[in-house]
Amino acid sequence: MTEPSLTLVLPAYNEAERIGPALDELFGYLARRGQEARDGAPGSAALPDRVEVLVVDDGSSDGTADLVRARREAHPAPTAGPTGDRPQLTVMTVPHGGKGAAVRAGMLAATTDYIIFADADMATPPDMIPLLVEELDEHDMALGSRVQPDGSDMRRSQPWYRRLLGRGFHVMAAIWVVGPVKDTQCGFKGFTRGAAHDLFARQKVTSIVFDVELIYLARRRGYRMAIVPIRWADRRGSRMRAGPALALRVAWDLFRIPLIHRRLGRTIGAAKVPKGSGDG
Ligand SMILES: Nc1nc2c(ncn2[C@@H]2O[C@H](COP(=O)(O)OP(=O)(O)O)[C@@H](O)[C@H]2O)c(=O)[nH]1
Ligand SMILES: [Mg+2]
Repeated sequence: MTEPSLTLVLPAYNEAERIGPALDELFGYLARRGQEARDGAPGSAALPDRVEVLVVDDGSSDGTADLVRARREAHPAPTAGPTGDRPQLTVMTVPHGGKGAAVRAGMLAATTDYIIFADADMATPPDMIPLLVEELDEHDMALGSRVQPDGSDMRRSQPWYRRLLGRGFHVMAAIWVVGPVKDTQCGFKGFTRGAAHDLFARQKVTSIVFDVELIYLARRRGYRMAIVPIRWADRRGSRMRAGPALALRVAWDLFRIPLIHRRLGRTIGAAKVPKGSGDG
């Protein structure tokens, strides 16, 4: 049986300082894993043979896209054979529209069996990728969660005001989302291609509330979700500017989610993509 192929979508806005080290970390990890798989090390099968990395830059003014392109030219991926440990790196540029719009553009452009989006600062370390991939064999989506099974919370590494904002946000988001999802905002979520293309084609919210909208849509559509506890560490240089404008936007977006999707029907079973169907 063919291994499923995987795209990692990294939204990036003015990430010139953080994305270089983050890509080094990601590519270093994939290369180590590839070597382990060739050596037949135990547990090394969970990463696909074909991996693509898609950076979505929506109008950065600090040269983020050029920096990523220069990196791709310095380290081109092999043109034939497995690319799991030397992934293809692509940059997509879209007009500035916020994280939700950038993630949507990347998720809809990706053609692999599995598609994961992750923060460009690698706040979730790359060795968590196989945990999502494993769950996608059985589920339509796998949501990284910073809340651990013992109740402890990886978000404690955030500054106190972000934790406070996060708690307030969760109380509001819980009205529409709740269910099993305690951490809606973790920027590390994986989908089968069918689920990704169905959900992101319907996604309208472009602010940071897009995660809540996705989970709302997924529950309405009846998709199978896995919650995956992951490691996470707050990284300096956050792009989020918490202030009254953002608070208003967040409240408005949360309020309108059910209104936008009031006509949505439920489709069960349409999302599961057979393994290996993308690359013959
Ligand atoms: N493309 C795009 N990415 C964004 C935007 N805002 C945030 N991001 C990305 O979202 C991810 C998480 O952002 P970050 O600032 O680290 O958020 P924090 O960890 O919640 O403080 C990073 O990959 C950012 O580049 C945006 O407006 N456009
Ligand atoms: Mg971050």
